[in-house]
Amino acid sequence: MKIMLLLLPPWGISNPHLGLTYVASALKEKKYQVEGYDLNIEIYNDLDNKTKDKWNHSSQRFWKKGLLKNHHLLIDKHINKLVKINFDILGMSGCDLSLDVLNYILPKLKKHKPKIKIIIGGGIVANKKIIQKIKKEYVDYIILDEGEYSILKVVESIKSKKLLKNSKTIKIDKQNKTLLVKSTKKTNLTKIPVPYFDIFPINSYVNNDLPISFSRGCIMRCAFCVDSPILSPFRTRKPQDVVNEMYNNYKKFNIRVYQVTDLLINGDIKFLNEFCDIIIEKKLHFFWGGQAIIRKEMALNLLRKMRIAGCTHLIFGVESFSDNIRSLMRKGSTTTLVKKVIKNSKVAGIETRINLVVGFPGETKEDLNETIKTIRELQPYIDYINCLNICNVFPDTPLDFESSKFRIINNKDKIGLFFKANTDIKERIKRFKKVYKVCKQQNLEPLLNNVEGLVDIDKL
Ligand code: B12
Ligand code: SF4
Repeated sequence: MKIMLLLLPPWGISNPHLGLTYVASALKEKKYQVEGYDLNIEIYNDLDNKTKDKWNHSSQRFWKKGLLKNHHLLIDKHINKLVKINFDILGMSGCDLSLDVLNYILPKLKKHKPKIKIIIGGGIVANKKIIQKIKKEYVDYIILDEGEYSILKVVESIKSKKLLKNSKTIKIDKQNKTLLVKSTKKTNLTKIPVPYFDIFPINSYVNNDLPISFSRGCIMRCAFCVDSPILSPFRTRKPQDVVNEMYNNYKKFNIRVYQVTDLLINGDIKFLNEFCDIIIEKKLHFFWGGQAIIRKEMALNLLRKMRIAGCTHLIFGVESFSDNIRSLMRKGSTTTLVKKVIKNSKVAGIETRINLVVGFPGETKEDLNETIKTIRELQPYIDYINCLNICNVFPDTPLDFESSKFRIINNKDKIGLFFKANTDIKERIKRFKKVYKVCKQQNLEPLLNNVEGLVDIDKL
């Protein structure tokens, strides 16, 4: 039984997709033959420099409409290449922006290879509305959550030709003939094999680094967050396993730099301490960084230790410098502590990046001014503003199911950017522009934002 794992565009181009390499390692451990096709990086590497630049700047509009419209010939070229490869099962991953490409290639794949079984997993199937839009007449299975356990169950069922049934660990739903598979068994991170990067062309990516995971889930439940409940419960790997993975990848691929893809790298301080201790004691030279929360344990001595162990940068989800808003957001820390941790990180020699959100329900002009004042005050200690967003209400978050608590008006625009609370979108755009201009004046122009089509950034 041969399984092909394909990554749909658009996705990051820095390094290989971690989720698929975990799925690959689960299959490989059970001795299945597994191969990969990174359609995303293949297409990216075929583009001219101008289009590559667009890709790098995360233009949602380009991805949503332009990718298929302008580059379907390139997609065809790769699909023709793919169908010449021999495999029995095709597993695909992507994000919601991949929907059009997925629907475009599905009929072509089934036309050329009518016998293959098609499985879809990852972010693209995290949203019920997107699942509805997938051309399911071509899809055999949709795996709704972590893939390590479910993929084995599905492949076993295909191999044995025994219908996959509901069990203690697998829950099945049906949409037409497509089986929606959800496992009740959360992946045990201390038992699974390390990601199998060999399925992807490591040298084709833009950065000479690899993604790595210390943990899954998050210890917080911020009011706007979609990811924390989905990836719950919070689990960590063994520190020694992570160091071994880094070391083995270094030996195999000569790579020393790691992007930690976790929702937070400091959810378990004991893990962090032990991980750093091993690296320091063994005198290993690796470089790593990722997202972190503000917590009192992030004291100067731990930050210094992290720096010595190779931590190069931390991305803090600050969102707001107003205590009132941070408390409404359920961030679990005060602005005083935020300032302290950011300053200490910088003093320890770690590059600091922050994310900000404007227009959270309940945000007053005073709250906004608090944020603006603190951006100016902390300027010497902030290296980048990674992301400045207007508050977006995602389904199934506290902002959605407790909307009346947040005084969000319950109408058809309740979800998304256009909700009405104490501010409307017009006011939020005004506030966004104000903060953006201050960031720019402070030499901290945000790298990412979510206002495409709403604000002309070049004019700010
Ligand atoms: C790290 C990360 C990135 C990194 C990727 C690093 C890498 N090399 O893999 C980067 C920075 C590149 C990235 C980019 C984007 N990301 Co991102 N990212 C994440 C994040 C925080 C963690 C993903 C991760 O590595 N998890 C750990 C691995 C092990 O888990 P996994 O990928 O989910 O895979 C598991 C399962 O999903 C499943 N699975 C996945 N694929 C498949 C396929 C099959 C066949 C099977 C059976 C199972 C399966 O099994 C895997 C193992 O258990 C998630 C947040 C989250 N909720 O997960 C968002 C997330 C995946 N990203 C998202 C988005 C939207 C994007 C962007 C499109 C954002 C943007 N607008 O710019 C871009 C993509 C384009 C670009 N500019 O690069 C969304 C996807 C939403 C959706 N519904 O599609 C998420 C969920 C965040 C969010 N809530 O909005 N991202
Ligand atoms: S800390 Fe980040 S990942 Fe955790 S709940 Fe808050 S926003 Fe979500």
